[in-house]
Amino acid sequence: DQFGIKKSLEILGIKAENLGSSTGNTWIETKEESIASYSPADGSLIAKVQVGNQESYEAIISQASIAFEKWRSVPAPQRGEIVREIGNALREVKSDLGKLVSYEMGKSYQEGLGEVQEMIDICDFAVGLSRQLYGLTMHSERPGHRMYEQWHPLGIVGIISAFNFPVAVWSWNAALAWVCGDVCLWKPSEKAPLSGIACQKIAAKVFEKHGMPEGICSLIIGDYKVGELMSHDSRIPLVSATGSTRMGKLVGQAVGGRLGRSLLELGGNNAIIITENADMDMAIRGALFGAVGTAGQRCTSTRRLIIHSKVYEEVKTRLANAYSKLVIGNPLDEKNHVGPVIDQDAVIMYLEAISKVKSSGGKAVVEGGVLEGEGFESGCYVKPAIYEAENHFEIVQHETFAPILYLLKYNTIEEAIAIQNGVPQGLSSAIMTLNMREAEAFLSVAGSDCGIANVNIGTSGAEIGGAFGGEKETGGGRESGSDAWKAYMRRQTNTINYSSNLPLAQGIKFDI
Ligand code: UN1
Repeated sequence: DQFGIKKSLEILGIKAENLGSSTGNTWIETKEESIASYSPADGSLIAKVQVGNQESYEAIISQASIAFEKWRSVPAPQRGEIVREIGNALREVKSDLGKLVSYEMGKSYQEGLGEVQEMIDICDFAVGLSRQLYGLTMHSERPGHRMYEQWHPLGIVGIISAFNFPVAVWSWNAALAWVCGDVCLWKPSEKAPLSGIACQKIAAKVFEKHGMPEGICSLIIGDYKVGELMSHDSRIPLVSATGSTRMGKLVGQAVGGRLGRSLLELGGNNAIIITENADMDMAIRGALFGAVGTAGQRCTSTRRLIIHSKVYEEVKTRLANAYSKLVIGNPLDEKNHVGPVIDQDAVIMYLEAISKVKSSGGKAVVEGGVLEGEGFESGCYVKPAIYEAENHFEIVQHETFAPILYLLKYNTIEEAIAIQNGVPQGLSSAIMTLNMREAEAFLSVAGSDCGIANVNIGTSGAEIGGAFGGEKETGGGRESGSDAWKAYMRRQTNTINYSSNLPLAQGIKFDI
């Protein structure tokens, strides 16, 4: 245990066998079978978690409904104070939680720490928000009347999160939902359940310390079946789901079918346009981090480079050179740049994508492959790969959650933008240019159609202060900063008559 995993697990309260349904500090036994969480870093079993079932789900929902009645009446700034303390509790265990995330999910330790920092940051953001949550006032057309709007909490917010950001995405939703007065039920990815359990313990302790009832933060471990319970349940007014477009369509349809609300943050197919006017060092750096960071498993990972024909060969050569220096290995070892993908299924998808791009006519610039031998026993380590391709290839139109980068060529900026927009997804996009006309064209109404559009920054690494999400098959939801909090509340318009008349709107006469 050269990286001190055992000690971190102990500090985080993770045992060999864990229960997976909780209303806070109370854990519910279900006698269902357990999910075993294996590390993609070294293939070893970390711990087991019992899955939730219909009964534990019902117990959680009924406790959450009771808790909501109490929590919604706690003044928002006091709710913010509790979220502030959750942020502080995360500060205390930042290195342990970062390590667990890295070990269970496979991202580098530094990225694991970065993910926990995003959680701390969103808590700070939510604390400030807890004294805002502003509504507008407006002028009534009637004398002696006042009009304004206020925002009220929704109730139980269901959070379904993915393995790649196993803890941060929960916090983006939960920290906001809590200051808004909602209670949360979280279904973390069944591929990273221990990271979820660790967070649940941290938050539940803070709520308990403040004498808050069980049910404000709930957790249930399970697969799509638990997700189905949540999306069909009209007691959950909002389901926020992060993951594949396939999953998002199922959730969106089920929630839409009952006219509930969903907040969807789904697949991306993110591109960087590298123009002939790019700062080439920045372009290569941005592309490299975007494509190989988190082993290509961010929603915001760079999947396509759209390169001006004049600089195409230069980009290709420099990238191939940079890729040859990448060190692949155990993510906890800070000398490595790239860790494993999440599991063997991900390796299969990676290999399938490579064979598809080749059979469509793609050419390898940096050939992929699965690594074998010492240090790679888990079978989850793959080589970051680059292929020359065309945007219309079926596989290029598709999000493959792996470190595969496609190179595409263009001649005019209009063409580059058309290629960038010519995919079903619309999450993140970027242009590398020092030319103001190109940059502005990219950001204009006729430019990028994505939720995120960057200039001289790659596609990944969005800050929590902005609204995060995208268009088209990415699902349209916005999480995290800006006014994303509005999704977690219901708006109420109030008109108050303080005159002694009752003038009817639009001047209508109605004598009695
Ligand atoms: C995700 O992959 O689901 O922008 C989130 C980024 C991170 C978040 C990614 N801040 O890369």
